[in-house]
Amino acid sequence: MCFKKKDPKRIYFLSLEYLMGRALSNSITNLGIRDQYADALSQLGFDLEVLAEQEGDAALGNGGLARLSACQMDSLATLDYPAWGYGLRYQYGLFRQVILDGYQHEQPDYWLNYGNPWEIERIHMAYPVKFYGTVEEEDFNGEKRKVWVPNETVEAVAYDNPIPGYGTRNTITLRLWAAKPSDKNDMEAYNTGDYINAVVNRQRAETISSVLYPDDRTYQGKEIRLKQQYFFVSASMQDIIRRFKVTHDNIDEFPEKVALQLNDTHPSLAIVEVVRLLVDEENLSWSRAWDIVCQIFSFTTHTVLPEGLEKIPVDLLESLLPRHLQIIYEINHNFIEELKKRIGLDYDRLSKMSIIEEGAVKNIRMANLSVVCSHSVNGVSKVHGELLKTRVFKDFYDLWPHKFHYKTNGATQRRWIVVSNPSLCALISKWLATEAWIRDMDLLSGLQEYATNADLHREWKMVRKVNKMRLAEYIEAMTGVKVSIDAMFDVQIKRIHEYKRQFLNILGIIHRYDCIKNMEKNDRRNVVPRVCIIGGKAAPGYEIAKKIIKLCHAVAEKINNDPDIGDLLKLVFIPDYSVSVAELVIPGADLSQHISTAGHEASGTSSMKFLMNGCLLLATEDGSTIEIIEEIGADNMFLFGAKSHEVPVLREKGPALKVPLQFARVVRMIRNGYFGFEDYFESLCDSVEVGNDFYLLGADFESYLEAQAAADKAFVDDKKWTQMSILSTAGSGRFSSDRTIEEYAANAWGIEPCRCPF
Ligand code: KOT
Repeated sequence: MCFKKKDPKRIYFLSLEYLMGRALSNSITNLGIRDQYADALSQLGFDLEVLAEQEGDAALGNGGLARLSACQMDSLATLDYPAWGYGLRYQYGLFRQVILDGYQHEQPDYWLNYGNPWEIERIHMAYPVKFYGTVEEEDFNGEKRKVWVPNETVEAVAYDNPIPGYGTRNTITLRLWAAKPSDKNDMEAYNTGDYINAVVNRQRAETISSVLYPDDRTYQGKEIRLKQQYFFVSASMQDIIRRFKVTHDNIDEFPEKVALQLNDTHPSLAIVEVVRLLVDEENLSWSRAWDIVCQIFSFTTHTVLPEGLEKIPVDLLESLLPRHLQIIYEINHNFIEELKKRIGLDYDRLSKMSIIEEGAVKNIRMANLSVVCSHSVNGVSKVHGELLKTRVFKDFYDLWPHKFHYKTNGATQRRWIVVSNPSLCALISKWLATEAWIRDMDLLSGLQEYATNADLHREWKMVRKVNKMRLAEYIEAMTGVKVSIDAMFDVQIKRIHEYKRQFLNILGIIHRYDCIKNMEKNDRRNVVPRVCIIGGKAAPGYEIAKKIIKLCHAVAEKINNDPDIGDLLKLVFIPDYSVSVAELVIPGADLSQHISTAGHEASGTSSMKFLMNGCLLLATEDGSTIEIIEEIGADNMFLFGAKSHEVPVLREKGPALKVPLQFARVVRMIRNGYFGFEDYFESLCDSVEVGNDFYLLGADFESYLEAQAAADKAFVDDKKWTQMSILSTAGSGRFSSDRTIEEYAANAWGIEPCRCPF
């Protein structure tokens, strides 16, 4: 309401994925009514905590990119920015992971089964979205115009999800689109068969918003996926232009009122759709439309590898969106002409920078389209920003250096401390004598002066102990494994990917097991007990990732049932990792692992959540870890491994690369069937053999073990560990998504806060 009255410039955040998690606890916390709500519930005979646990997660996304969108929505609301989020209302969220005999199986997440009390269906807020057909040329008073004659229309219906800010009356909206059959489609039936087909076709329309693609960063050129992308951006752009027109007649003012954020390339067809709407529907000239387009889009990429960038086969686009293909060709033609003027006839470079990739299969390079048409291109950490300039988009950086920036990711302290770790929240507020850090996380640095205070140490340890007890109970309930809370809880939770190196973690655990087994009984007294906790989903088609999950279970089976080992070492795989599981695991972790091969993780955000909860990090110098080091110092963490500039040098060595004997030994244990299933694990073992070990597990193994040993040593020094833990929280202020959003607002979107006065 307040935005409508003041009509500020708005930011529209376009993302195909949001991992919102549960809403109840977060909403009542942000609204400042938690205590009253708990009281009211208890009068009705319910316990808030028990009730809150009943809520399922809204899991409309895969991993880091999707959770980042959710954190950023929370910050946008809290900081009073006039923002809207737009996305797709999938009927099936991210698959549920079920483990049977140690193997991952996927089950559908039909999350709307019992209804969704948080959403408001806006039946009248609906737009037609068109597909297929042909482009005709028509004559308008002597002027030739392109007219798209589509042959399928689907209705996009809005479902609004309120996002309340913390400490403000502002609430923003996440508007998710659902696909419904359009009444405009021909339903006239001449016989029963036609009638049945017509109804079946109507049903088909709904499949567009039925399921989230679970393949985190592999692109297969699937038609439904492309339909999803266009469906959601077309509905969003129609909605945005409609809202603009309510208060403005002059479309040239659009850039003064509208900023559009592209969350990776998935929504990048929005660029083409804006051109189409302005030129074909609003009758603007190409140059006027282009002038507008160049001022409104900011693009953030979350990928490190050029080969990970999205491509759309031209044939597919031509059949689904023929007019959009023409527009892309025109954008590209103009771009290449301009480029020739700047760099001459360097065909190699021209073809690399072209939006169209020539070859056996012709593709649209969505990242090139996004860079050409956005005024701001952002990385998600300092090192990622550099990589964009020097590698991924080097040619574009040379052309337009002013476009390239980075905005280090962040996470919201509201969900990741206040809601998920209430006792730590209370402790921090007590010692800082204020709750202001909940809106200004830099204030956490005030904890530094108490880092050696004995009273704080006692209270800090008590909070951590209670959280570990809660986690231990959960582990037992989920896996049947009893763990000791005196052990170090060592956690790695994230999507399973070779570059994230869960395999390295497991090899380290096998090594630890092997060492304990070969120790004199007396020496075992010096072993620091560990509970190793791994969790994460593998994309359904990602064979090696699925093998890593099975290996984890096979190794756990061996270790956990070895009476000789007892509490010295346990390994558990937490099934069905999700936002809610993370909320429980993170506060109970002593140590967390962020061990990607340097140069592969664009940023990483779970490390920030662990850090703010006082968990120590064992990490490679990759992504946002580099900035965490700047904040808390290398002394307060356990770093290891090749640096990103060393990675290509090590790879270059190929079969000549030296790997430690212990590495060969643990891999051999797997190969020899020590954990069973040796045939199944063969290809996994092959993937880390010398000469084949692309992610350099062997090369980093020795320094990984050293970092682990340093963590053990620090853990037994209780005072030191607690001090490091306090300093981790104290140094985490920079990693609030509030800071990220402030940077986007000032440097990319050009928007100001707009606070509800009442
Ligand atoms: C998925 C598909 C295509 C391209 C990128 C992705 C992607 C990247 N999904 N998640 N990410 C992660 O995004 C996070 C938020 O920026 C980063 O912290 C993390 O490093 C990315 O891997």
